[in-house]
Amino acid sequence: MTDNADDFGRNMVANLYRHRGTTVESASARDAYHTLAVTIRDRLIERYARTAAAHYAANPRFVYYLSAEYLLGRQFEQNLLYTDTREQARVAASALGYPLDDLAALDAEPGLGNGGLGRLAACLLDSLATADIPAVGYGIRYDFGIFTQSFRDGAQRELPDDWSHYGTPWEFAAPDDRLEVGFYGHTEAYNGSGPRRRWVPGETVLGEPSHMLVPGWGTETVNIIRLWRAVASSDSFDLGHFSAGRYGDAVENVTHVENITRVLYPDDSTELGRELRLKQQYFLVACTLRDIVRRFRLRNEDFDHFADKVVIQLNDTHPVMAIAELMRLLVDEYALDWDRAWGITRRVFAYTCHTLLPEALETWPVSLVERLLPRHMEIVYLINHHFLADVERHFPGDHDRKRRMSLIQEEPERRVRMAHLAVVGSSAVNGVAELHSDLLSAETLRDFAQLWPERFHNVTNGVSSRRFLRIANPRLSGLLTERLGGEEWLRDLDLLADLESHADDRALQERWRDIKRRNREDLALHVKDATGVVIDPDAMCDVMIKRFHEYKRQLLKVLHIVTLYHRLRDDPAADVVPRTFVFGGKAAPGYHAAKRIIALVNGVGAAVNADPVASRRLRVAFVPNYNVTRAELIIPAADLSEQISMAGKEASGTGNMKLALNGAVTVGTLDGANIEIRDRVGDENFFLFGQDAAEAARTRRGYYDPRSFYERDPELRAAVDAIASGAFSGGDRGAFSSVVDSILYHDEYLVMADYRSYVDTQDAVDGAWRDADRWTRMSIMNTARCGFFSADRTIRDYRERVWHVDPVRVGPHHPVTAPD
Ligand code: KOT
Repeated sequence: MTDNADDFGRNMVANLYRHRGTTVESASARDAYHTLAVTIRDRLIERYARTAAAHYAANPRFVYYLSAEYLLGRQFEQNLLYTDTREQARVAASALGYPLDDLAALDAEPGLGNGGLGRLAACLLDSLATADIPAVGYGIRYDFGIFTQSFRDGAQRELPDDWSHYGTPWEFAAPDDRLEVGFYGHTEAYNGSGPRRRWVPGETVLGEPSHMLVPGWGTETVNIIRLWRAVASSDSFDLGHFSAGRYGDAVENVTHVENITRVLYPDDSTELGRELRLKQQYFLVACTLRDIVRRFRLRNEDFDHFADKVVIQLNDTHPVMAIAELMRLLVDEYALDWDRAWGITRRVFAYTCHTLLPEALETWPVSLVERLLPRHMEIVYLINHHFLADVERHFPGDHDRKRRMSLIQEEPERRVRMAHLAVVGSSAVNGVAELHSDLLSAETLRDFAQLWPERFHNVTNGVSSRRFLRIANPRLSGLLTERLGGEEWLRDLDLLADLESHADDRALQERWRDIKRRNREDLALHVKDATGVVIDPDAMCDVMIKRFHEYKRQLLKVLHIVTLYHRLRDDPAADVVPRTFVFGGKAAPGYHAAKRIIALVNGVGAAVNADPVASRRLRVAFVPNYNVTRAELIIPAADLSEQISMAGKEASGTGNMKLALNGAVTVGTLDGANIEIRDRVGDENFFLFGQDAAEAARTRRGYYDPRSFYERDPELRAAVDAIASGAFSGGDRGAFSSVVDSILYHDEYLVMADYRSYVDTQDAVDGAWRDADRWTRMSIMNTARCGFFSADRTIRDYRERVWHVDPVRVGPHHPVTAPD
């Protein structure tokens, strides 16, 4: 497709007529946005057609990425960049009477994930396409994504996120590809012996796919992400009820079916909620495997080749029922014998674990699985039977080991252990940072790592340089492109290392500082708009952006802020560097402890911002509704990156990588990928504090008295007392008593033990900041030395260690005639 501004403009006007049914004169902003998006999309669709044709011709091995979550972020800017049409789009937008940026702001972010796990999935898909790897991402098209967060009296309120309310130009529905998914019912014997059985579901629903395009950067490849939505068949609507005026009853069935994909991860604190979540998971798995088998059979016949053509990456345990489902398809529907089916299944799957928290390791009550998925329960039992026999062969008589490793937990109730099923059914298992992978092998999955050491790998996470540098931080990207002599660094992030030798260059330092300052000014505008808080663009921008969770220790950050507040209150001339504390993050709606911490951040912020003395140096800004779009705004402005989880708890972290790449210096523990960041940037460019994972584990195992830290440390005592006294809750002493009690008497995440080390390290941060040249040098070194954390490198690691797939190049002119 040719692409000068005239062609683009003509194409756009034609799209305006065809897609919006309106005219240039009367086009609304949304008409203009949608039309522009469709015009950009036309460029991608043509590439996608060529990609599909090239893949069909090559019949290659595909990576199928299965994830219950994707946090794609806005598509508009990215697609402009990837099609190189920004200038044409600017001209075309203004011909319709709108500034391009106003239209870009109408792009909705599909919030189909909670946090790191979902964003990682999006970064990996981007890098897969960029590396020309044939791949499809499969997921769920939730009607409502992650809730919209607002604050009332400082407390989190959740509002539904109707992300596709106005429709989305990036999505193509494929109603002709609908398929049926069963639930409940019973199983029956086939005539003949063997494990083959027939499942007779008690309920069937339709799964309808839609897809979005996933273009690679600087390549012709456009892969897709396929998202499934539950739809009721048209006879689900009860006309009898309707005619009798019982309108609610009339749609009851429709609602029941379509609720399966209504919301991202329903609250799982009730039995009903849990059942819906398992239904979601199986719905994803059933639709996806049918689709994968269909795609395989387009070009192949014999299932013996299945594992050569298919690798299925399981993004944590949410899609792990896929292992039982593939066995069901192969054994029951395609009549393969058990051993052959198992050999194929085991070769096909690979599993990524994203956590170390025991409470995050998913298990499902056997009673529920039996009822919802009776055939799968039988299959899990059979897999377990063969597996435990294998364990017995390796460790004869070791009953305790078998109890520990079984796919079924017996006490206190019988439950299916999804992580065990994942390991048993996969040929590769990986953690997401070196420490995490080590701890998985040494602790969480130790028995399995002893039995099958060759299955265990590390693949350290990475992030998209295109989104988090090029798009989010155009100023810094411009400087990098200028200094590195072109945009090649966007496909080879190791090239950033060339900056290192210029870290002391005066001119570079000046530019660097100026860019940071201007990014802080942009952030200040948004913060003023979103929160009313006025921030000083010259103050250090100290950023903590991540989900609220006790292990991430936002509370430690709060204690630090209160400590600085007290120092200034006690001595207005105290030597405290001006700082803006920027927070962003949501708490799970049912996670009360995390929600109290959110309210406390807001309470402390209100007090600090209103204090005539403290507010001259310190401001607290809690940006509501943190999401990918907000991340792209905050990260470029950050000077200091808070990565302060209790060591041994954060699997990897990816915000830490995005911030370091944007020149923020990390203050952090030896946890997750922080360790690898510090190894690369050097300890002189990283502020380390606190206990390491081994020390923290020892502290927790031994006699730990958090109150003793409070008693011995006057600054800590003053901070805790202030919270307890109601200083941040309008005098209400009870408001944060649960927070205070949790750290004084339990302190599961060692906030008290690490407080002094943290505050002293923050004093060293102040010292470094005062020396602007030293700070700028540290900042440059962080960017220069973090090329490793590109998701392109992560994809190379998966290719070499796990997938063994080859790229397929898509030529510029494939013999497919694209519509003009
Ligand atoms: C959620 C439920 C069960 C198991 C794991 C999770 C999970 C883990 N959700 N997000 N994560 C994060 O994943 C990121 C990507 O690997 C990591 O960087 C981060 O440390 C995890 O907390």
